[in-house]
Amino acid sequence: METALKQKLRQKIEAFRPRTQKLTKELANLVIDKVNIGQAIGGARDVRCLVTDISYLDPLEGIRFRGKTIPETFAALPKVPGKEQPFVEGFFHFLLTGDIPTMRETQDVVEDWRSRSAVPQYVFDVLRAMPRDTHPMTMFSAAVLAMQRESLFAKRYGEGGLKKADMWDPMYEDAMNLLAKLPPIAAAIYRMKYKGDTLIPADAKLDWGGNFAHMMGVAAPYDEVARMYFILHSDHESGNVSAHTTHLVASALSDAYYALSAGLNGLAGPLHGLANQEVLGWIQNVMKKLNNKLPTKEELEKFLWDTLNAGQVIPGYGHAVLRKTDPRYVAQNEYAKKHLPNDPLFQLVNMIYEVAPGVLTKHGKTKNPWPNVDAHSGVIQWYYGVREWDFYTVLFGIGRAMGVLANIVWDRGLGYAIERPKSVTTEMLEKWAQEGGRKEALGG
Ligand code: HAX
Repeated sequence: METALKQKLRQKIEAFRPRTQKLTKELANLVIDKVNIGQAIGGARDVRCLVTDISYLDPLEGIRFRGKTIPETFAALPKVPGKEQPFVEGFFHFLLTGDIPTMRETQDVVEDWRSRSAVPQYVFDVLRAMPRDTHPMTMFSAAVLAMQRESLFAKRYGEGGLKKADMWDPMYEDAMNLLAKLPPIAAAIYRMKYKGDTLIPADAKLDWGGNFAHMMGVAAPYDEVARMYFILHSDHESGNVSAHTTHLVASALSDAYYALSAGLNGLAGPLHGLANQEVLGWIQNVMKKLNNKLPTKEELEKFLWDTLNAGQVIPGYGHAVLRKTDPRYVAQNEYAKKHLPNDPLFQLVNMIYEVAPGVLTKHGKTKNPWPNVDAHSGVIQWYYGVREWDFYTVLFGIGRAMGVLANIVWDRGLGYAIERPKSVTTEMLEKWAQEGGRKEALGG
């Protein structure tokens, strides 16, 4: 029997299709952007060529999930009984459908994910076969990829007869199966790598976030941190490396396992998700050089300049789209103010916030001197005892999986095409530059 969530999604997809069909059939030639040489060479920055309705990133306001700001989202979602944070399961219902779920609808997802959460033994065997100094992101991505044989999408496609209009269905099943398994896999990687391979079995009474904290072996209120963290890191519209990669790979009708594993590989880069690990490393380095004392503002300013003068970036600062402090940073800062106000690393993070934007502005390169999500996240993990900072991007990856998987389900629902932008040669660019711009591109 189809779950209520799947039925709702089916209705939503069917109701939405005419809008996409009208745009692609009748209005396809309407120009919504132009591309210049800087954008072609410079990472397609700001080029409007992706469509998603799951989240939107305004440069000054930050992310909105399905039209809601972060505080509005947290306020609206059903809370875990006795806790301050919402159910992550309810948030996923919201991302996928655009509707804030009732408690009943939320519980349905809790039970659905629980029923899908058993991880095949061969995944642990694959992970155990890897050298113990393998980066946890490599292990996480490999575990997801290893499970590709479970893909219902690949199976149905391979059997033949899977119609384009039905493709979202097995994609949804794969997404749900994957999401249910990510927390036990991530916690197993953590326990294998850093806790002598002592895995903690799931507790069937707990929700997704609570169970993750339990399987990590970290006491409350880490469950609350997990819930908050997964929601905050879930989605950041479609152009970021992890979201775009997942979408791109899935556009070839590769299944969710292939696509998510690829997206995680992008998240593992230091300019993207790995920045949260880099931030902690940078902060620890500052503290170490000062024998674990907090720096003065002058000392901190010097550390920041030393980093920039060595040709490195200040991790956790700057953004490709945002032009103000990331509201995901603000949400974590508010949590920390309430729960760990006297923590020295938290104080240092606040001090960096006072000094770094001025230094970066003086340095004059970055378009955005303000902090992004990664400037804060590691410090909260550290406080609760998760101090193995090379694990932090895995936490990001669990959250990000919700956004990218919701997106590829909708991609198939709306029949988005295989992605294939056009490339040109440097010689062409030089020639067009000499001609004063490409005539065709300018409509000449
Ligand atoms: N420190 C030093 N220099 C920086 C900088 C920073 N934090 N942020 C940007 N710059 C530099 C860029 O390296 C670039 O220099 P070059 O011209 O020499 O190449 C210049 O400023 C212009 O860059 P930009 O247009 O402002 O930024 P981009 O869109 O090119 O890059 C990045 C955006 C997030 C990659 C960039 O700001 C950065 O490297 N930040 C540090 C790493 C980081 O925090 N990454 C996480 C971002 C959020 C995220 O995706 N999380 O997963």
